Amino acid sequence: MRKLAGLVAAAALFMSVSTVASAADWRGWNIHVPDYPTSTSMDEFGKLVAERTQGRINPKTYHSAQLGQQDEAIQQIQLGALDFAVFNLVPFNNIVNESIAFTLPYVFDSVDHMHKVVDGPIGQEVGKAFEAKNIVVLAWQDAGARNFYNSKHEVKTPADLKGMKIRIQSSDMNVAMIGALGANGTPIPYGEVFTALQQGVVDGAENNWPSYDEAQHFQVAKYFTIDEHVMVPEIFVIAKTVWDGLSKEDQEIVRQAAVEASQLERKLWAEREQTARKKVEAGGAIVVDNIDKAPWKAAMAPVYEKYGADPVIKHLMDEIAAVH
Ligand code: GTR
Repeated sequence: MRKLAGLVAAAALFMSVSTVASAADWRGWNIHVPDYPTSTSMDEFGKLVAERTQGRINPKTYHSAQLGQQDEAIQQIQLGALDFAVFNLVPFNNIVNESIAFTLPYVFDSVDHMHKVVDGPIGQEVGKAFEAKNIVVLAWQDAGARNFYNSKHEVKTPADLKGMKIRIQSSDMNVAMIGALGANGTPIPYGEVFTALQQGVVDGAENNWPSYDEAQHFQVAKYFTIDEHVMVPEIFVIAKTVWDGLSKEDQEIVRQAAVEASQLERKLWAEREQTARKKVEAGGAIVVDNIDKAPWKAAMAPVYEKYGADPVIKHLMDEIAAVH
C-alpha cells in the first residue's frame, strides 16, 4: 500500500514537472523600475496570460533594463530572442518609417486626440507596418508629453536652447527636430543620461514627468520647460515568431491581456504624471510654465517639410489632422 502511494506520488510529481517543462516561459523586456505604470501593466499581462492559459504560457517581465538598453532589446525582439516588451516609438523612427508620423512635434492636440488616433484605424495601420520587421503590436500605452530640461538656465523660447547639446533617443527625426530649434541632438541610451548630464557631456535632455523623476534627471538638469513638443505613445509588442506559433485561441488571450494591461497603464499614467511633477518640484526643479508655443511650432517648419515630402508620412499626417 505504502509502495503504491509512493508510486502515485512519484507519478504525480513527474506529471507536474513535465507540465511545467512543456509550458512556455516568456521573457519580457522593460526599461522602467518595478513600480512604474508600464511595469505594473506588464506584470498584470503576465498574470492574466498565465491564469487564462492555465499556466501553459508564463510571461515574466524583467524590469529596470536588466535585459539591455532599448535599441538592443528591439533587435532581440526582432530575432525572437526576447518574447514581449513595451517600447517607446521614437527608437523605431529609423526602423519602421510609419512610426515617424506619431512622433512628429505637435502632431497631437491633446491626450484625447492621441488616443482616438492610436485606438482607431490609423493606429492599426501604423501597428501593421511593424510586422514586416518581425514585431506584432498588441496595444498602445501612454507616455505623456515630452519636455525639454537642462542644467544651464531657464528656457522660454527656442532661442534660449540655441547651441545647447541635447540628449535624444536614436532617431534621425529627432536630430532634425533638435537642429530646427538651433540645438544639437546627441543620441545616448536612457540608462546613461544621468551621468552624461552630470558630467556635462550634454547640457539637457527631453522627457515626460515620470521619467524625469524616475531617472533622477531633475537633480542634474533642474530647468524644466513645459513645451510639450511631442506626445509619443508606447507599444506593447510580441515577437512575430512567438505570435505565429500560437493557436488562434491563445492569440486572442494574449491580445486581450495586453489590451487590458494597457488600459490599466493609462489609468496609472495619469496619476503618475501628477505625483512625479510634485516630487520633482519638491526636489528643486525650476518649472517654466505657460510659455507661448507659437514660436516652437513655427521653428519646426523644416521638420514638417522634410518628413511631409515622404508620401507615406504625409498621408498619415493628414489622416491624424482629420481626427477630432
Ligand atoms: C521614457 C520611455 C522609455 C525611453 C526613455 C528615453 O519616457 O518610457 O521607453 O524611451 O523615455 O528617453 O530613452
